[in-house]
Amino acid sequence: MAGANYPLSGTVAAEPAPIDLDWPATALLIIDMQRDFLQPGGFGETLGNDVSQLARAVEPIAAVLSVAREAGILVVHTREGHLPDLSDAPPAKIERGTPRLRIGDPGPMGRILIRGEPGHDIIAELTPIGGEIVIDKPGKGAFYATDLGKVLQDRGIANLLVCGVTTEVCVHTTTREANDRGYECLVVSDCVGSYFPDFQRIGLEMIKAQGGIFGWVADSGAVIPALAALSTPLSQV
Ligand code: C5J
Repeated sequence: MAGANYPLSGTVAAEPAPIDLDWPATALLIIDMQRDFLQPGGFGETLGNDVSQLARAVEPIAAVLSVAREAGILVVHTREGHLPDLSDAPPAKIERGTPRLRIGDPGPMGRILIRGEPGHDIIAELTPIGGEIVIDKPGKGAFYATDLGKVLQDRGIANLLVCGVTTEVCVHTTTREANDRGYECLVVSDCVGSYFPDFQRIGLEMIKAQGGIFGWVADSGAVIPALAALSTPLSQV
């Protein structure tokens, strides 16, 4: 890479301020775009949510993912879910609330939020391809009880483009965890989704408030051209 005449960094018009990203040190992190959260009959719906609210994030994520693949930056997908014997699911998580079906119960897409079940799969539009990393996580944060930190450290990643669901739960928790670990996080506003429009709006406000207390926010219309300017894939640089 040394001495290459390629633009290995780009500036994204973000809030609260533009951010310079060094592409070899940047990963796209796509959080929990699973059938269990986005489709009827899964964990999200059984909690009483209108899962159609998340659909609007799919197309923008697919567009960012496509450009990220062309650019050759690291792509990491996460999936929230538990072992079939529920040994990694705290009783407090299983027993909370009054869902129609609880974690581990049989549902129309298999057992709710259990690894290996159809509902645990990433939706077809965003299926990981070879070379992309999939992190299975038992919690809301992607760093908790996973090797995500090591994966990123081993690859020299310092910046994260964060997409996925839900804005105020797993996206927020992971962005906060990443921020505390020293990562610069850019949350892509139209590539994250919430069941609650107010939480979507306020969740994004919270990230970029106070000078960017957890990170930056920009939409895919700002991220894509910056990433696409990396016209030579990193693998060929
Ligand atoms: C939730 C998530 N909402 N991926 N998980 O339970 O945000």
